[in-house]
Amino acid sequence: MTLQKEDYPICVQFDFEKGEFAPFQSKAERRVSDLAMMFADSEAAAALVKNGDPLVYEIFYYGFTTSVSDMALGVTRIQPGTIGGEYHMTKGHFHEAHDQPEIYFCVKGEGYLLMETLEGEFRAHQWNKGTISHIPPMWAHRVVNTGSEPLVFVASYHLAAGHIYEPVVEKGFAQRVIDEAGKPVFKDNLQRR
Ligand code: M6P
Ligand code: ZN
Repeated sequence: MTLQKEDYPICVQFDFEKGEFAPFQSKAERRVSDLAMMFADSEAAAALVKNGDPLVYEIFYYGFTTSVSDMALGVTRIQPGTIGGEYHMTKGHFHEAHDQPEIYFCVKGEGYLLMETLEGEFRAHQWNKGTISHIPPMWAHRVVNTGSEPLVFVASYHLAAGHIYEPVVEKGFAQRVIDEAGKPVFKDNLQRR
């Protein structure tokens, strides 16, 4: 096989202090206004949007695309905080392709990985620095930062996986993670239709 330019090995450098790597190909920011529909207390979210629309999390991406493969790297850094008592969390998504899993590796902070199937099977992994989770195909996944520091995790997946947000926007996850006197408590999601 004749190697193309993109078929040579490359590496990036992760900074454990900052919780980001360089170089990255693209970066996305999600603010309260991008996530308001995910939180139970829409008034608390609206008030925050008016008051500077704070950053909730950032994602740094690198697609290691070669002529025959599509491995991707994502690093997500979730700021600490709550919205109406509910801890900061990622939007959460299903993969479009039904045979695509993902690895999440918590490298900083503490929280939970929530996972749920379309049929309503629900699982949560408690995370601290060093936890590595395998998300099987067909499980939606969302990460919640319950700590007082940023939570950072590394994700590895194939670009062919694709992202689907609609079912999560529509129904949310079965459980919400709420701050009660500084401790995370799981509560049934009462907004479920
Ligand atoms: C990880 C990966 C990305 C994802 C990101 C944020 O880095 O799973 O594919 O985009 O987390 O999650 P979300 O897309 O749900 O906001
Ligand atoms: Zn995913």
